[in-house]
Amino acid sequence: MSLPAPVAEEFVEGNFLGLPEQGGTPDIVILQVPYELTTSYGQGTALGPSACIEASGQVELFDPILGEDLPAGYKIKTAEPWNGEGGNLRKQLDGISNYLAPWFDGHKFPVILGGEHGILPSIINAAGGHPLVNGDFSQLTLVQIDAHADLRQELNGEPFSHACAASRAMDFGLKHLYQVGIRAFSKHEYERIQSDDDVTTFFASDIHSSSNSSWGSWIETLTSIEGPVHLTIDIDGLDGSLVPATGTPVPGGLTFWQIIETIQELFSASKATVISMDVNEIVPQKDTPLTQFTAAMIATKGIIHHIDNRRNGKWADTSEDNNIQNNHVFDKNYFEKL
Ligand SMILES: [Mn+2]
Repeated sequence: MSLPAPVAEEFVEGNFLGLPEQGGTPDIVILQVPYELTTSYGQGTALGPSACIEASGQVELFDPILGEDLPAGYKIKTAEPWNGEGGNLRKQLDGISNYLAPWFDGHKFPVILGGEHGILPSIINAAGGHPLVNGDFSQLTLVQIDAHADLRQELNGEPFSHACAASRAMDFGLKHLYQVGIRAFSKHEYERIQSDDDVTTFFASDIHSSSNSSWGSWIETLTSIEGPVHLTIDIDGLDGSLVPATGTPVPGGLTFWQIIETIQELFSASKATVISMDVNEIVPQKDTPLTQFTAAMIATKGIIHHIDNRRNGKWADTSEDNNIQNNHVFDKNYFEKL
């Protein structure tokens, strides 16, 4: 299927939303991590980020939240993709962290496109350098939209499998993990969800309960979050009908509007600051761009809410805050040494 004419007036191929590059320090940076090593079922997550960029050319630039077309006076940069270098899985995870780390400077808002969910520990490692985290991971909350709990200790002997993404992220000693949309998990994962005080899970079955939906409770939970937050969106958290090309599509997921409402409520939470987000497990769909377009719309919503945060003073630029002594020492070989 050929795509209709792009939305942006001056359309630049290869740039998110087709927006032309602006000079100066970017406010928002689009980072592509075409990483695929352990995806168990589908294939093609390595091609996901570029497919998402291409599909983003069809996303409307206008949203009533901002009242004007994107970039709405802000600078959105599409960075060169991660180059994929690294002789083994751990070197690749370090390579991804090294690629991401410079953008977590407290001024820029990184929007990371994946790539399989196995990139999450690399993202968290890089987020440690953000001035609001400053190496103290117990400040950082992780919010995860996903079909899978991703809380396995290992899959087929590999502790850095995408099926272990949330476990490896929590290994950093994060403040808390909030998950929503979960509907595929092992007995071990279920037991951890029940017993680990640092993990709160909203199962898709409870969200969709017609008599006693937990949706209101999820929204309330989001509004109560405090401090820096990373939002990780595995697009298989959406119902499989919306993202059929993702690595492991699962029926019974969240609706598109539930994802949008989650983004809105999290960015609006009065005591929380969303410092970064990722949209991962994007796989290009061939007969229709639905999967990659859905991912592009979700990433765009995050950008819109981030800009809204900047406008209403909710995003404090911490890159030149003299009160923050950034003593975090970023380890370029963190994963290799584990
Ligand atoms: Mn996942």
